[in-house]
Amino acid sequence: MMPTRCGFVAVVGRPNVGKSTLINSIMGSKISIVTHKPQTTRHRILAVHTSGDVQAVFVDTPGLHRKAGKAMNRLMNRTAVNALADADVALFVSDATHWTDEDDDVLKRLRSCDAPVIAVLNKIDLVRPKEQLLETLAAMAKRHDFAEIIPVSARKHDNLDTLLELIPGYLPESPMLFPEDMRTDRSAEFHASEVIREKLTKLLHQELPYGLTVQIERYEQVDKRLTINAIIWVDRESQKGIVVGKGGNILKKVGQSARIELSRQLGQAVHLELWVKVKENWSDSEQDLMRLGYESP
Ligand SMILES: Nc1nc2c(ncn2[C@@H]2O[C@H](COP(=O)(O)OP(=O)(O)OP(=O)(O)O)[C@@H](O)[C@H]2O)c(=O)[nH]1
Ligand SMILES: [Mg+2]
Repeated sequence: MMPTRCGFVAVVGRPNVGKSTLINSIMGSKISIVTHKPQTTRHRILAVHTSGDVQAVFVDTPGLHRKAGKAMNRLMNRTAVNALADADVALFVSDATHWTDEDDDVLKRLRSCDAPVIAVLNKIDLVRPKEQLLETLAAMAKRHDFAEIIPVSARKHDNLDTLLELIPGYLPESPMLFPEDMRTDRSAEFHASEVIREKLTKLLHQELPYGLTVQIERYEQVDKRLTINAIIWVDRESQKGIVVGKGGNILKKVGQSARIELSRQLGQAVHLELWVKVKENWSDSEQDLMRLGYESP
């Protein structure tokens, strides 16, 4: 019998380059939330991809970023860096349309990483003219001694098979660490809180999404319905009214789209109730962060 292979594939990069989209696209389902705004992912989230004798454990991480003034931002950066320590191979994701100083910062971190690094040039569907991609690939090769450089479009599922075929070669012979039918280490409750946060992030403007977090208070099967009660914690009293919206319209929209998505994913009716509460400056308090489910890496 062939020995099995299993290992950790850390997916790192600056915010908004498409790390979570890449993982969802590879998995064929939504494991991690995605928005058009940077700093969407706040946690280390495992996506377990088992195929034949190979189990690749993808590790979604928060985007490494510069303006890390608050305790939560520091925790996010720490979470991403720590994922590299356990990695058998790292996927360094960048945006093929442009390179930034934050990409340089991530690359510096990768220089002290022992694992081989595969550069994933994402969003190639946006590159114009197409020939530009050749230059971008050449520039990338000069930046670091990458094990491979793979251009992809996570959104269009372009060239992901090439990437997926390479990965087993970087994983050690090992028994599988997770059951074959397991898809993620995160609970259904956690996923529900994330889906609600995704809808809030998409609907609210500017800095507001950064000051809120979602806590599930009740997650319970009642008759044929799943009942979910969640608290949206905001940083300041002044944010409360904005999140609720005029006549509750924002909260209503968020609740509706989260409920539709969750009931589709779970294949059952969902009853969702949302409350907005204030916890002054929670995102800069280590204690509040811990209480609200932001575990230290
Ligand atoms: N056109 C295009 N857009 C993409 C592609 N991949 C991701 N995006 C978009 O880029 C934005 C950010 O995607 P995410 O997957 O949330 O990025 P991320 O790197 O996980 O971001 P953080 O969690 O904030 O670090 C979203 O609007 C995605 O739809 C791609 O291949 N092509
Ligand atoms: Mg993400």
